[in-house]
Amino acid sequence: MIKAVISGTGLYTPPATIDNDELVEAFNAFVEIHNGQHADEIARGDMEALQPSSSSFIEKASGIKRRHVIDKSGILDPERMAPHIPERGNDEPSVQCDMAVAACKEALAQAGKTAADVDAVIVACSNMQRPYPAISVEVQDALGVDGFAYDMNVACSSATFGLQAAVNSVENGSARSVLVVSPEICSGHLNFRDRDSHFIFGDACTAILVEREEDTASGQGFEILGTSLKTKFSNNIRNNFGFLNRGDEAGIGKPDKLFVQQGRKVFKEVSPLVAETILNQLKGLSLAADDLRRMWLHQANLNMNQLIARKVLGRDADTDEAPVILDEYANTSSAGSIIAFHKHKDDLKSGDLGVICSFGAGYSIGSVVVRRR
Ligand code: CO8
Repeated sequence: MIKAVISGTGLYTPPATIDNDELVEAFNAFVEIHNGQHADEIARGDMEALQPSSSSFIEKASGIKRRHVIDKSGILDPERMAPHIPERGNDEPSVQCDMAVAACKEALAQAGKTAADVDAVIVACSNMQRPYPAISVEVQDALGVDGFAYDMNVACSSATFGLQAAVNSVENGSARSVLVVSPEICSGHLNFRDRDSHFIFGDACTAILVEREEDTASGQGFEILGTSLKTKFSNNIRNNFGFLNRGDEAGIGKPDKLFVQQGRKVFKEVSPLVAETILNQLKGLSLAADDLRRMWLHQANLNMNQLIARKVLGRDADTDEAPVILDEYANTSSAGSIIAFHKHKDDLKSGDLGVICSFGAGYSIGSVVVRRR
């Protein structure tokens, strides 16, 4: 029987960063402009004045201190509040393709492989910058992979669901190795004028190389002991941007064409579901929570991760057991748990067990138990 292993990972981090103070300053400047422009309606009681944001709230409620973004100036311009990412010609690589290639190259180098060793590319992320041709086929071409490629989206769980698809392809023999790449440009679909969510997301791209065990050196990478996927429909995280928007002019400009969520409900409903999914998965693998050396959790909210770790372990987890990258990256959707894995996996010893677990819109949960070879 063919066994799949994770032999390499890669990360592309946009160089520009925005810290909470910078973001809040721009938001509050926008609020002043907005409230000034609507002073009469506000005075008449026909409109509510927008309230200022605060850095201390952001850090306390989420654990986020800063985020990396593709473009800083557009987001911080109170007259614009959106990244400035110029459209590229069809003969140029797309932005997501550039990010993906950078992350894939690092994953290949880490595994000691080249594009010639790869048969498939899955681009798995929350938003594709165009419907077609598939971004993955462009990435395949840019890397020089002879094989097949497809795009897939399960929001924050795209990378872990993509990982299962890659494992399936390798283990059923349809590919020798598969790159799963997640170019997340969350700043492109975040409403920077919304106080409740303007601080939540950042941009990054991760890549994972999944190969046949027999094609890797002994002791290299991570065995995949099992994947567990779960979905349960919810409207609490939603984005109605789509190709049918032009079919109804009344919808244009509504805030639901960007990310919207009921953050409290998400927190309350998803945390127990995630802990239950991990515990059931461990039970199915005849493992106990205490067997876990590390949990690479989805990086949306620090308090949420602490609660999940406590539910799984029955005690508080330290940052060595459940590493945090959201302070530096914010929520990068499906890239988050993979960034945590990429940055915090090399110190594990042979035989050490860990779980990569993503959760988010859908709801969707993807949990992958791995063992250091
Ligand atoms: N500054 C100051 N005060 C604020 C701010 C702000 N920026 N925002 C809200 N407040 C105020 C509120 O008005 C409220 O005031 P009051 O008590 O007077 O009503 C108070 O602070 C508390 O507000 P909340 O109840 O909203 O605050 P929470 O403590 O719940 O924290 C969080 C908000 C941080 C959003 C939290 O609920 C959270 O993180 N929940 C989990 C969310 C989560 O994990 N979501 C995952 C979604 S991501 C995903 O699945 C991917 C989707 C696809 C990618 C999309 C990319 C764009």
